[in-house]
Amino acid sequence: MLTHNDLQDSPQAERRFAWLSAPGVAALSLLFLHPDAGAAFRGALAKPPRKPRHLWLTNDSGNPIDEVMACRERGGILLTCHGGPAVRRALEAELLRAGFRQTQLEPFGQTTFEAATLGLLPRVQGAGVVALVLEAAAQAEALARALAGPVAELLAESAAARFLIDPPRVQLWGPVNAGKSSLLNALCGRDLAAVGQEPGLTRDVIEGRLEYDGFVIRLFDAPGIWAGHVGLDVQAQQLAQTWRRQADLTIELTVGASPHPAEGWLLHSRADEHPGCPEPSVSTRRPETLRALKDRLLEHFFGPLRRLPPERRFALHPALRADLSRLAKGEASADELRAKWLESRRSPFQTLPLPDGTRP
Ligand SMILES: Nc1nc2c(ncn2[C@@H]2O[C@H](COP(=O)(O)OP(=O)(O)OP(=O)(O)O)[C@@H](O)[C@H]2O)c(=O)[nH]1
Ligand SMILES: [Mg+2]
Repeated sequence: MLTHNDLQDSPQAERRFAWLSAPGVAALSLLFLHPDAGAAFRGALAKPPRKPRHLWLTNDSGNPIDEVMACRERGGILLTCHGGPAVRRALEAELLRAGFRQTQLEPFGQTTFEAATLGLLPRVQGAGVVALVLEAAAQAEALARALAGPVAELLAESAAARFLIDPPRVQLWGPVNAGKSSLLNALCGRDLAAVGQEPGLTRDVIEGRLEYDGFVIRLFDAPGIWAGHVGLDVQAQQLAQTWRRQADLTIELTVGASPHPAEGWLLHSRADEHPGCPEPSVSTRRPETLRALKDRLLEHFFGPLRRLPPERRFALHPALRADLSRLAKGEASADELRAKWLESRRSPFQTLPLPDGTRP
């Protein structure tokens, strides 16, 4: 881990680079080069601009890699580049070729709250989410006001923000041939699952990633339900049930007649084949119905958060959330938390890991 002091105190420091944002298709990425760009990108960054400037980066062979915004920052150069995996790989390849080493970089010169919020960046996915986290990082004053009053509201609001860090999981469900795999493929824009007339084609849970308007949702396709069927597919069915229990929302597809009341959302599928079927409905042959479904999903998971005034859109670090819960229960004092989160200038990064798989 590189600290701000390393950046300041070691003029001969080895050249390193760090991604300040997580990979995300179509998202922008932030890349930090320390302490300078050396000969990478054919010297395009030999004199990094003081104010953000538009530049083309090429690799050693002169092939263009990306069009970026570059700016000199304390301790190095900050690049805002395109976030697609191919671009990130090409930039990394050029930096490794030029003798850079990849590292994790501690944001510098921040208060504890800002540092912890920015520390979420490498974990969040999607351009919209990155923007919300960056916004939250500037909310130390609002946090101070919140600490002065009741915290229940702040905790409730920030509960929605957990989806910024751990994208919501949506499970597709329903009878064989309802069109689950087709819908997964259509929503994710890729052929992830095999599709066909043969009932029971899907035998496993298949994950897809839907990125829409800068927000990420995880979608899961599952083996279809056979009426009263047991046998070879029992294991697949059990697996699907396990995944379903972990989902934040189940979308049950039905063709034609409505089944028993659905647990999550009921959606009439293959609507183009069933004119006049009840709403809500979807057809992979009708893009407008896919868009309506994406809008509904985005509103469900992120709408309330996006409608909050900016000063209340906290993307709280899980450790801060835990402390605020203690405050709400009277187990910690506001003064204690103020000292820990707002007054100390020591970065909490080494002591505040975000455990894998945990939800804030
Ligand atoms: N016309 C039309 N056909 C569809 C639509 N969605 C799926 N289909 C067709 O319906 C059949 C079954 O689709 P799948 O997506 O494989 O259905 P599934 O629910 O995943 O089926 P299992 O994996 O067997 O449970 C395929 O032949 C698809 O091409 C739709 O919106 N309109
Ligand atoms: Mg299927």
